Amino acid sequence: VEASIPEGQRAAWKKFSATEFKTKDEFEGEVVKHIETTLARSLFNCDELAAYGGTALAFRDRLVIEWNRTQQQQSFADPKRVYYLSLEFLMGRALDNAMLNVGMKDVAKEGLGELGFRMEDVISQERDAALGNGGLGRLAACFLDSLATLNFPAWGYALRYKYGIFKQEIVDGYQVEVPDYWLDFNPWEFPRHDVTVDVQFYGNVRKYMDESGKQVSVWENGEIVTAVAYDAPIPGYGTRTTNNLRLWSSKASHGEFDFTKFNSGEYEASVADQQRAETISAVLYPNDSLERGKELRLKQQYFWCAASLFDIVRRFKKSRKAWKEFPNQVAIQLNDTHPTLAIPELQRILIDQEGLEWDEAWSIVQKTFGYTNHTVLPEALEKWSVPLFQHLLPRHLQIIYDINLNFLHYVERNFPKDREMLGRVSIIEESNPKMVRMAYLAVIGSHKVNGVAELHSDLIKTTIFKDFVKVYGPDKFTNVTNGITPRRWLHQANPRLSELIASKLGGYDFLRDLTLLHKIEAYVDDKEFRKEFQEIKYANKVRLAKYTKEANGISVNPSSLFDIQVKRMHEYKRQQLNIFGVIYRYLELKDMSPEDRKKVQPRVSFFGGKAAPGYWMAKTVIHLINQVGAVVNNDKDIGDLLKVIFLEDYNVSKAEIIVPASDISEHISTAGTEASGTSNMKFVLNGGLVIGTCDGANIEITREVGEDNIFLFGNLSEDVEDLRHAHFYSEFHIDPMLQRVFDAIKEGRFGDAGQFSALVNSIVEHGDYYLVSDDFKSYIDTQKLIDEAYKDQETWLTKTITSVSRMGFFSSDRCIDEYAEMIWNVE
Ligand code: OAK
Repeated sequence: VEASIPEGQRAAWKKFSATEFKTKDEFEGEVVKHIETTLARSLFNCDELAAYGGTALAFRDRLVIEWNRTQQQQSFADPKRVYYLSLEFLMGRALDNAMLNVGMKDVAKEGLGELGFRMEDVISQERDAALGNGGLGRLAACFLDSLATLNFPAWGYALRYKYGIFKQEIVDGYQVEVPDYWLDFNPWEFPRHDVTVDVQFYGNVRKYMDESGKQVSVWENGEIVTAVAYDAPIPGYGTRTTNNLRLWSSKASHGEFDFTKFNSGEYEASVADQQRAETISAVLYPNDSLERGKELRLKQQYFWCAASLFDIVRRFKKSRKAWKEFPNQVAIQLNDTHPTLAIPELQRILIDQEGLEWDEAWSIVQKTFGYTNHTVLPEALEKWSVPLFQHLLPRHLQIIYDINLNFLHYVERNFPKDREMLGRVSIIEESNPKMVRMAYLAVIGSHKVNGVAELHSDLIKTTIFKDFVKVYGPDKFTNVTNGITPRRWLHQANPRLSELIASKLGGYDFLRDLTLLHKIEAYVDDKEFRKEFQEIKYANKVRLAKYTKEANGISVNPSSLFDIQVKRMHEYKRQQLNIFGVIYRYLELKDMSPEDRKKVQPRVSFFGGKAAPGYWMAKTVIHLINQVGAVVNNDKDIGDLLKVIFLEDYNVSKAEIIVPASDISEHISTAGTEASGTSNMKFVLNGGLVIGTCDGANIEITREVGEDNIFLFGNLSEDVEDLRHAHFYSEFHIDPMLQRVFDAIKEGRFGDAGQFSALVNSIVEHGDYYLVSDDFKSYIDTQKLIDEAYKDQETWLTKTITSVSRMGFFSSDRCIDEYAEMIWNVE
């Protein structure tokens, strides 16, 4: 209030208030002004990067105006807000999205042309904001887009990593990791040096009785690190709402460095503290669905949760409402268990700092939080050792013990006969060392728990959270099937398809209500429409072929069937099944007569994805793919019949080129392992078909598009356990077709066989945990069906158009509406 301008001077402010460019000339004026002044360049040294900078700053100005307006309006109306806590936001590029949302891309394109630049070149100068690993991070980014588009007052909270996910280079067929320092020019962020939070670590807890006889806990003598806020505007589409993504950066609490030490000559020591503090937000952990229990990771989690909670509570307190109103003003969604510390942190704030009684505080906490689970893989379930907790967060450990004690009392009262139950549901695992089970804490501290696709939500109720369903009843658990934003994944990635659809539906309303897509099913037999649809797919394949030529130096024929598998490299996602299938295809081609080869459907198998740096098996699969490519792509007998391409450094902006170019994409995880998958939705929305297992959202995609329009194969999730058991306790025979593949590998046809022996042995000798052999025949047979189906281009086209028209359900707007209604209770 003190900082606002007095009434008397406001007229002058209003007169000179920032305005938005409205015409091409005004746009050009803004670009040139920013290039010449903000960037201090001129028409004699303006490269494409500077043109990008000028354009981004021109659009940024427009976003900022709407952003300020939205924030002021929300401060004034003070509605219930949604806070999405996610350690990852895989945003990709922002300029194209800003232009789409502001709605002036055509104007900008013309303006840039007059200034001597091509729009595509300018857009491609931007670095991806790659603050995430894979599905979980990209989902968070889609959700921010939908939250703003649907006008929800929502904030994202995360860390401002100095280094995003590493860049992947392929050297001699091996993955090499290169750091991603992405901040050298980032016009989209605003440092808020005035918005800081001091966060404590280590130290001890002192307890005493106050005058009233109440037990008081003081956490003291810790080390303090300061969190500084950096904000980025999140514009919605077709709305003025512009929300905020707040990223925390860590720095030493005493400023730049320790002057006492510096002045007494201890130069190194004086900067050591500063560096230690800055390390907290330095780097994104590159493990997708794997927890490694490193102290720095726990520090990151607490640092981020503490800063965000402080910020949220500070905002709530401004409204001077009673504490019991907190859950009516605040909904916090936990994106997996990474932010679970927010639960004991809010409890700590309420009881230690605000003086609430335990029970009152706990009831507020439970009503505030919702928890989304994104995996049932045991290696991804977070656990932290009790000694580490005790050392780093002594007060939180006490609170967790108290939460657990109350919970176990409750369980004991309700299940007096089931003595084993207490050990099974305890937040503390009685191992050596003892471990804190974060998922259990998240379930106990939230009012709703959701999975991300129907099968997954059912599975969590019968596996990892089975006992909690008994304790709380089934209603605490629900499903919100994932979705994707059609703005980025249809309109931006595939502007021609978006335009074709708009031409039939009379405008772009479908970008705000994707269910309207069903209306294009009426054009499935329309000759003109079909022709254009097919031409667009072909043009997108040409674009990917061009990119492949530039990036890999390999020519691929756009008339071939484009088969694509792009996602993080993981044994459960089974890129190994795919490459073994490719080898099998190659061996069959080699055995054929030249006559028979002429009848074969040419195919290009594209792969892309990063392996976690320490995940040796995943790296071996990358190496095998590249070795197979080296042999197949240079085999004169084969020519265009088969090509194998590994696309280096798969990321969001590359996905925007890759996704629209598929004929078939592969979503072939062992049944029951992929919680949802979201790229499956992107590919189908762009007119590609899917080969997939009955897993994750593939099942609901099948329900929507119809069984005739998807190629399903493989064992079902309910049979997985028995099959695994049989591998050890009955005789285990490798599928003979797969054996042929292994023989070829062992003969050294793809380079030194020793390099792949562990991969082969994981199947042959170590129980084939991911059921590659069990599903192999079914996979190969289904690929043959695909070859046949593709030859009938007319029927294929009908399948793709029909599928696109039935994808309305998979918009992230629908997800956000479901979260808002079932979990957040916001309008
Ligand atoms: C990452 C770290 C820990 C736990 C889960 C993940 C993760 O990325 N899970 C993925 O989330 C996506 C969004 O819900 C799903 O589509 C993927 O199936 C799931 O693997």
